[in-house]
Amino acid sequence: MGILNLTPDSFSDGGRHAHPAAALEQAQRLIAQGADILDIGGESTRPGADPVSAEDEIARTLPLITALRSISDIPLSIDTMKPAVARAAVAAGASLWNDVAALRYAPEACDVAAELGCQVVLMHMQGEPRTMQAAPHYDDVTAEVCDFLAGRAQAAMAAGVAREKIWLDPGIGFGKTVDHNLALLARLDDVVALGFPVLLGASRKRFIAALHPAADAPDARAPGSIAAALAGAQAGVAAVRVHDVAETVQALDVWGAIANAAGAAA
Ligand code: HH2
Repeated sequence: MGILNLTPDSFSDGGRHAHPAAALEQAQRLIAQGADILDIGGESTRPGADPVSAEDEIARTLPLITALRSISDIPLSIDTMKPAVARAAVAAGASLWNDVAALRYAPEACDVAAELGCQVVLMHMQGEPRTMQAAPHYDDVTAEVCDFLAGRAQAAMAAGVAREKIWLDPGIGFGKTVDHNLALLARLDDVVALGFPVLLGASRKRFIAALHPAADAPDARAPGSIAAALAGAQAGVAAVRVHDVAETVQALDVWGAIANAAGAAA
């Protein structure tokens, strides 16, 4: 899943694709590099980010969804917490609602997801974007994230979302310390064992710089991001959400070939 943020303030690519022509060019580049899904976002969820209105999010994202829909049939994902934005994106041709709030942002979110009939990513977050990194706390981060995700999947299904439309995401960096992120990355197979496709989003996140201070600039974090993506592949995640598509596809191709050869030799 290639990331395309149409925001002025995203932590790694903010402001770079604000012009519609630049956004379309970047989308085509990610497709050529091997992305299987594009995740389009109009609101930054980085710690401390300011909220954006649904109207602004729609104005930022819809032109690209519409333009892409006329030139490519690649599945498009809308990265939003707001039902109104998901509704507009699905009407324009998006097929996946990527919700970092796991359908908790608005009371009608589960019903809207059921009505739209699209796929939906339910992501774990402790707290809310503005304050989530203030003092994250867990007794057992993996168990608590798994309990939360199983509960949100149940809530979505109770509202009428089909089981096969649901994806889960442990929410790396969302209300988590470096140690919490590492514990989750080490136990991704517990999330996979919940029985839904899992999306992993570790790309260019801050914990990489904490482990390797020379990677302070987000666009210097591709190698660390790939290490996390491979940990995800090893655990059986269904997709990785990444900025560096070409590099990640190459790493996954080689990792996959080695995994196949190991299977054939066994
Ligand atoms: N991370 C970000 C945004 N959306 N969605 C899912 N499902 N999983 C994630 O880990 C995830 C996500 C944050 O990264 P980014 O989009 O690069 O930055 P920003 O939120 O500042 O736009």
